[in-house]
Amino acid sequence: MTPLSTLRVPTQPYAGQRPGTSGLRKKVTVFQQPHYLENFVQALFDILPGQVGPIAGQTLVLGGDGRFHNRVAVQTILRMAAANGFGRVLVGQGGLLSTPAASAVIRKQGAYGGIILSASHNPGGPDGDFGIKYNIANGGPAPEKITEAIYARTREIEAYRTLEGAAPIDLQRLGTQLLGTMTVEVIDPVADYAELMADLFDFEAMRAWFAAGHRMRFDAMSAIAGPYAKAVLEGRLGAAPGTVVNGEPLEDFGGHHPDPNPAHATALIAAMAAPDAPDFGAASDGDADRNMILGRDFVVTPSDSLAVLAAHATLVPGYRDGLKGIARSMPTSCAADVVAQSLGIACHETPTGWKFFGNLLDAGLATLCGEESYGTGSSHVREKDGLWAVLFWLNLQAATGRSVEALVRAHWARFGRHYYSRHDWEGIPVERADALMASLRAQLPALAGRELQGLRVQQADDFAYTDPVDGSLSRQQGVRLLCEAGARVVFRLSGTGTEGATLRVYLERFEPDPARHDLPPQQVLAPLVALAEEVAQIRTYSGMDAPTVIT
Ligand code: G16
Repeated sequence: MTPLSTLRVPTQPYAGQRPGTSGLRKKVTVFQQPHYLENFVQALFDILPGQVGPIAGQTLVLGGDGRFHNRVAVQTILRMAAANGFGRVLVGQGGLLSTPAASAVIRKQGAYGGIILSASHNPGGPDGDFGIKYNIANGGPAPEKITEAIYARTREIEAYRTLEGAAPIDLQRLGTQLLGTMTVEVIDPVADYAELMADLFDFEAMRAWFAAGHRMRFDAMSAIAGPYAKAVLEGRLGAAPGTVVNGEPLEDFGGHHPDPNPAHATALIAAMAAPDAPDFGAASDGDADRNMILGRDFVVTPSDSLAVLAAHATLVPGYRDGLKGIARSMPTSCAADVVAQSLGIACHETPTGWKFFGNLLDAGLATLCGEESYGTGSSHVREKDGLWAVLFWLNLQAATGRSVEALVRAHWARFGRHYYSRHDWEGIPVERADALMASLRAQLPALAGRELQGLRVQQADDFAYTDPVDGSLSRQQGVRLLCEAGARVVFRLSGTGTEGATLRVYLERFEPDPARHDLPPQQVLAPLVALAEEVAQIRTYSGMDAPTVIT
């Protein structure tokens, strides 16, 4: 075996990717180019000693969501980890680990860090997307100073280390194998995670809920949540076999878009609207960090979900002592803020992206976190966690005896309803999307105080965030038009797409009057949609007539 390879790296992994993304996400075909993945991985291993500390002899966690190219990438990374001096790699059986489970394993095993292979909710398969990201010892995505250092290093790197000719590791065989002098431990991908869930939730009450005849449908969308949901829901909680549907992880997610939202989880929404619908419906995404919650013929918005969980947290054993604070991404509705206020705790407003929650959780400033993009989580790991959110809702139903719909309606009656929707305009040519945002930013000084579409704009700005823990400043995180009576429109460009640019328009309107809690959200939000169009000229810039996805 040759421990050092000095092959030149011909590609620039981050080329074309918007800054701020916590990892590298590209088409599979891009990742299949010679030395492309190696460039990123060696850049990572090169900068870690300076950013974090020596890697010699350290333990790394490795696994992915099982999408096409996962196994090939796992073997490549194992050889490189060995050649770069890691002492041990814990890899999920079959190369699998959901994103929240990887975070749980990193924390529980006290690992140096971990590499997660996933393009999250993006489609998979030979023509789909692939991704890689690095998580630090707290179990959370690497902060920007690390991702920026990786990026800088990928541009100058000329060689990488690998164990050339090493035989592949048998990823199915649990237990220890040697790669050079490095130990590879193939671990059960579910065990540590399932134990953590049992510590947090009242499994006995949830078992009783199922035993009383309640039914549930969990759509794993042919992605990595399947094995976790089966082990916990059907295995430990006694849910009927078949509760978990699409539970086998497939390399191409069965050709579907594994994103749990009203646009892509249509089969689940239909099943929950059928006459024989079960009591509780849920779905999660490609790497199992997102969640969607449904009652019978009733879809819960992620912003409401965070608020309901926060309001009832003390009913769950893991949160019985109360919350230290709540954190939500800026475009997420203000429903959680109202709960935080009533609890007398802080609600932190961060830029979009889970990585911004890490410092707040580490510093004990927040316990629950959430994003409007179907991400919810807590201090138990440092990623959002799909199955955790589902179990939280299950625990609440078991503890209160109330249905999902009853819980949400009671919440609105007490705190008011935050009507909410997100309109995505996908595949806009990048220059045009940039021009749209530039035009919006240029208009900001003139917008405050104006009345548009019958709504007075009270504040117009470009969201900036100063991290309360490390003082770092993140600018240009979304253009906000804050209107009277808790109405607002937010514009930002996605950082995670792999084709063209995606404009996200977030719409929110507060309604305190319970007599007005049953209106169609798009109707309530129509004036804000018109306001957004008037100010941003989306149709003109995008050349499209309507958003491609509405959630
Ligand atoms: C989208 C969502 C964000 C989320 C991010 C990463 O980002 O809007 O809220 O944090 O995906 O999600 P995941 O970890 O599931 O890939 P963007 O920049 O496309 O809006």
